[in-house]
Amino acid sequence: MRAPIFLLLGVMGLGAWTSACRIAWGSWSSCSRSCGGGKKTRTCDWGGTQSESCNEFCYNGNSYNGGCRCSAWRTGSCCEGCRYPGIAKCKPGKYECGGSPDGIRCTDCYLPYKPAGFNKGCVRKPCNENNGGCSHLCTAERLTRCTCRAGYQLSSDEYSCIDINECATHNGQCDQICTNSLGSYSCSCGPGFVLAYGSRSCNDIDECLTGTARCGHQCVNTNGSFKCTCDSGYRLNPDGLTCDDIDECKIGNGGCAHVCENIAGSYKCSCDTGYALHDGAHLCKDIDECDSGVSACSQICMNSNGTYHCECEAGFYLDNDTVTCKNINDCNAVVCENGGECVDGVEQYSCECQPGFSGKLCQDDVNECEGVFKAGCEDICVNTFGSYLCQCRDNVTLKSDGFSCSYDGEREDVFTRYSIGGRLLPKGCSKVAFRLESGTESTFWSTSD
Ligand SMILES: [Ca+2]
Ligand SMILES: [Ca+2]
Ligand SMILES: [Ca+2]
Ligand SMILES: [Ca+2]
Repeated sequence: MRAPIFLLLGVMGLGAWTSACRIAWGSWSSCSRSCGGGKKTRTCDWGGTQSESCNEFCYNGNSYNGGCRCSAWRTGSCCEGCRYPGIAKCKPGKYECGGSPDGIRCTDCYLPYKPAGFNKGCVRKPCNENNGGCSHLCTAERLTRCTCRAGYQLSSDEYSCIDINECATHNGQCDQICTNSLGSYSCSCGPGFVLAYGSRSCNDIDECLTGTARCGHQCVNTNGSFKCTCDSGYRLNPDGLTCDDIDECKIGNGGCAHVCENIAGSYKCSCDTGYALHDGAHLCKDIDECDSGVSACSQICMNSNGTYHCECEAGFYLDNDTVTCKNINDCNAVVCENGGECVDGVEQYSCECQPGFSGKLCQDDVNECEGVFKAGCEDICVNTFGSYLCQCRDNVTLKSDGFSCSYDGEREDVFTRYSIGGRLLPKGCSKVAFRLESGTESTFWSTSD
């Protein structure tokens, strides 16, 4: 439309201005725009002006229609610039326009892609080219794609491989400690455990068996550890291993009533002198020295707490040895008369009188002449103080035996027969017992004479 009008006007103008321009037209000015449609002018010598369109074209094959209509990748008033309309997998700014016909291409694609040329965007690298851009493995079956070695998974970038954190899922099936590593992971166990066959579960270490535990006394294995215990009478030290004896005596004297003696692993009670342990070996009970036979008391033993003492029966006194009772000499204040001898008894005494005397103190004369035997005198018996004597009534001379008289027809009297002195005749006895001294024994004889 515009061109015919322009042409018509030009012809008309030319004709009109030709007639009006008396001398000549000046030369055309340069075009106001180098592309995309400009104006050029020229002036007549008398001042008239004439203008025309010029440079009505666009670059890079784009058409001009009253202005430049640029392709998608071209920009600028003349489509001279390159514009990025977006190419998949293309790095920012890495593109250029050109080619024939004009197009746009990416000059640097993201892995695993490569530039495919003008108007073709980015395409996957083949596996035989730089491993297809894959970090690990490239497979080319129906489609080229990257895969990863075990323990890795493909990143969202489609080529790089990132480690799988196996520990994030069920702790990697580890019993205790899961440690992730590049391409793998491992299980481990805490102190006191050892990794079992299969490398996942943890087994307790029996420190008592392996000798790791250095218990002073007993070792008790526990899950994941061990503990030491001590024999009775010992306590575990703060080190948890060694045992020290408990000094039981430090607390309440060990419960001992009297003396507590600490010994290794135990203690023992003992008692003060005169006491003995009883009932669980803690209490002290008085020793009954009298009952147990410890005492040497000759007579009476008196027990008391912790001790004892001896006493004596009436008539005895305790000797300086504190055990022996001695007879009190009842003869001390006694004087037996007439040559008698005091014989000490228990709480009593007796006087052993000389022949012819009697009475408690031998103070009395014995009347030997009493009784039928008249002291053995054949005829007359004369009592004297302390003795007696025989006489004969007709004053016949007493025989030399002191008893018989010189009658005719001498007879044997009982005293001569038994060869004893006949001075101790009891009164009124028809049968008489004689005590005969024969050594230390006494023998009793009787006679019916
Ligand atoms: Ca891993
Ligand atoms: Ca253990
Ligand atoms: Ca002890
Ligand atoms: Ca006692």
